[in-house]
Amino acid sequence: MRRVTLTQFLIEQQRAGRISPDLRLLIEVVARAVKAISVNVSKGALAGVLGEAGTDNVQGEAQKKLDVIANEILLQANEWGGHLAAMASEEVETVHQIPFDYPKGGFLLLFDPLDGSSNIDVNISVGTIFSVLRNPAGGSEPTEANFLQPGSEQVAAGYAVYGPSTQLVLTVGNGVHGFTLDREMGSFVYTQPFMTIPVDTQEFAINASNARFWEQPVKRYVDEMQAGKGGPLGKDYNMRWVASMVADVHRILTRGGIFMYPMDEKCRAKGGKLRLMYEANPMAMLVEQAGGAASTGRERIMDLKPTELHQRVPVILGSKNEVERVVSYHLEA
Ligand code: P6P
Repeated sequence: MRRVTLTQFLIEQQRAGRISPDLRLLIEVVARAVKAISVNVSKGALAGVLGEAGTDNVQGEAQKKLDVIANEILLQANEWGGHLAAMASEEVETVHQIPFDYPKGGFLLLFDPLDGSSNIDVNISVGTIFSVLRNPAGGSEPTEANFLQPGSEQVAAGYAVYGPSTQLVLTVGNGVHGFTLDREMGSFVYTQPFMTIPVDTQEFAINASNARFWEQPVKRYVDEMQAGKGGPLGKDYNMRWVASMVADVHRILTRGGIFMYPMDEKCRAKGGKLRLMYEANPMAMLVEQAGGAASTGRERIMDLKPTELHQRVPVILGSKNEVERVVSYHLEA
C-alpha cells in the first residue's frame, strides 16, 4: 500500500484550506528539528550526550546536555525560514527574537524542547512538545505579552515522543494525527489518522508519592478508583506513571486514560507543577481534538488567560467522563 507522509498530509490540509503555506512550512521545519533531536536522543551514551549540562534553566532545574542540544536544534531550525515572528522555550527565560537579518512571519512558536528529561539517563521515553499561536504584534518585535494568549487561540499543537519508535502527533484543528519516523527514509509516515480518546477508561496516571499533598477531591477520586469493582465506580482500574508527560499523554491518546498532575500543597506556591504555555495548552488542544477533556480541576485549561510565560497550572486531562467526574468532585468540595 502506498504510504502517505507528513509532507503529503500537510499539502492536503493546505489544499483543503485548513492551514496556510507558512503554517505548513512551520510544521515541516519543526518535524525536521524533531528528527535531529531523535538522532541525538537515540545515540545516548554513544554520543556523550547523557548527564548534566552543568547549567540551570529558567525553572531553576539542572539542565541535561540533551535539554540544551534539543533547545538549540529547535531555535536554529526555526530562525531563518521567515514563518515565525518569535519563539519561546521552557529552557529560555525571555522571548527569543528572530535575528534581524532574517524575515519575520505571522506565527509564534512555543516549545518544551525535551520534556521528561529526568528520564534520559535511565533510557525511558522523553519528548518534545510544541504550540503555535498567531502573532498579534504586526511588524514590531513580539513581546512576552503577545505570547500570553489562551490555549483556545492555538492554531496547531503537537509533540514528538522518542520511544521504541519516534512518533509525531499533531493537530491543526481537524482531529489528531499520528506519524511514525521511518529512519531509513528520514520521513514521517502517516500511521494513526484521527486518534480518539474513549470517554471512559480503567487506567489512571498520577504520581502517587504526592498523595499526602493532594486536595480532597483528588484524594476521593483516587480512593474510589483503588476501591475497584466493589467500590463506588464499579470497576477495577490500572495505574501507569512514566514521569514523562509526553509518554503518558501518548498512551492516553492511543488507548484512553486519565492523567493528573493536580494542584497539591507541595506545588501550590508555584501554581502547579506543569507549565501552561508549552505543556498544558498544547496537550489540552490535542486531547480535546481527540474527544477528551482538559481541566485544572476547576477550569477548562484552554480558557485560562495566561499571566506569565512560564506559569504553571494543575492538569487533569484524558477520557472525558473521568475528567468531568473529577471536576464535579471539585465543585462539590
Ligand atoms: P514528577 C517532567 O519533568 C514533567 O515536567 C512532566 O513531563 C511529567 O509528567 C512530570 O514532570 C513528572 O513529575 O513529580 O513525577 O517527577
